Amino acid sequence: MRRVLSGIQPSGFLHIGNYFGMIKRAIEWQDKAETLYFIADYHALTSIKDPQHLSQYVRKIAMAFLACGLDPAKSIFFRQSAIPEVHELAWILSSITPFGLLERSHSFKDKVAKGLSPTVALFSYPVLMTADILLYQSEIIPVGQDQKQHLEIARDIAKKFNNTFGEVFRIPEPDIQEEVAIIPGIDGQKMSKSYNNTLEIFGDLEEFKRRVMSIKTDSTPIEAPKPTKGSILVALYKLVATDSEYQEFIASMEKGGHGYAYYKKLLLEKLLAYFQPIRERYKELEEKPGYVEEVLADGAYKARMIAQETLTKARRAVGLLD
Ligand code: AQP
Repeated sequence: MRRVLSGIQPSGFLHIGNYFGMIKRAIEWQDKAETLYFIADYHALTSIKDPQHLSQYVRKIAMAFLACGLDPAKSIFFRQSAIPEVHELAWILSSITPFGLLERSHSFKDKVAKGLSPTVALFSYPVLMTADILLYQSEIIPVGQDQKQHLEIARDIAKKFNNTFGEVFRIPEPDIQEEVAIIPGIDGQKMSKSYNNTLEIFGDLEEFKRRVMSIKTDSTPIEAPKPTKGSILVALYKLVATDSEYQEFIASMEKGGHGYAYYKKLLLEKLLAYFQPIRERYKELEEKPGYVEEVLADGAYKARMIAQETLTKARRAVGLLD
């Protein structure tokens, strides 16, 4: 059976870009493959410097993933930091990773441009991510488009290791769904916690409404046809509507006669209806103290067994074990 793995950083609250870009796909894989999903809390240390925030986000992102449909009976769900073996593997991989490969990382440059401090951890993030993937011999990695280059780096490092020390690792493949590769935020840039342009799934409903109503549009007059190509409203509506509803939405915009507020309200209704059952499951989880911790502890136990087996192989291959 193929092995699928993906992670999410607890660096803020879950938004619909995370959901459609990765989580939805990850949930679908549960019935077709062996699946491992984790909360990337070591990675989040590159941006979160407040310990209370970090542990609050870990818990909330874990509940969010479960509410979205992660089934602990089907998937191994764990916290990255519960498996410290990942650091030993990251170190081994660092020793064969060319500096120039990381220097070309767009994500490092983008994050520094957004104001994150250019730490060693931020720079070597792709090596830790490669270790996350290879430690579990993962083959398929569902991610959004922003992770494509990291996956290429992971593949390069895995191949280099296998060529240098013998076949230890499976070579992972990204699983990027074209239609949802980049979900736009309310300002039209990639939806991203650090752009503050997100629609949070489990946040305050009034704020959610306010944000949908403030989605960026142009100044086409009410009666005139509206451009649909490149429209944020159209892109988001498509995610939550049936095919025929989507066609109607487009046709109505192209015809004209309604202002943008009308389409924003239609979108808002659809989004609220789509996420309502997920929000309800989240509320139920909030009332089950200890459950999330139990799930993560059980997942960590299982993940660690796989991790230790792979690490032993890697240690032996490089000469750290006789
Ligand atoms: N806008 C998006 N469209 C499609 N996929 C997205 N993902 C994130 N934003 C979009 C995918 O969600 C998964 C988990 O993301 P992450 O935890 O690695 O966080 P991120 O990509 O760093 O998310 P943000 O909101 O953009 O955070 P910041 O601002 O901290 O960088 C990944 O598979 C990602 O591709």
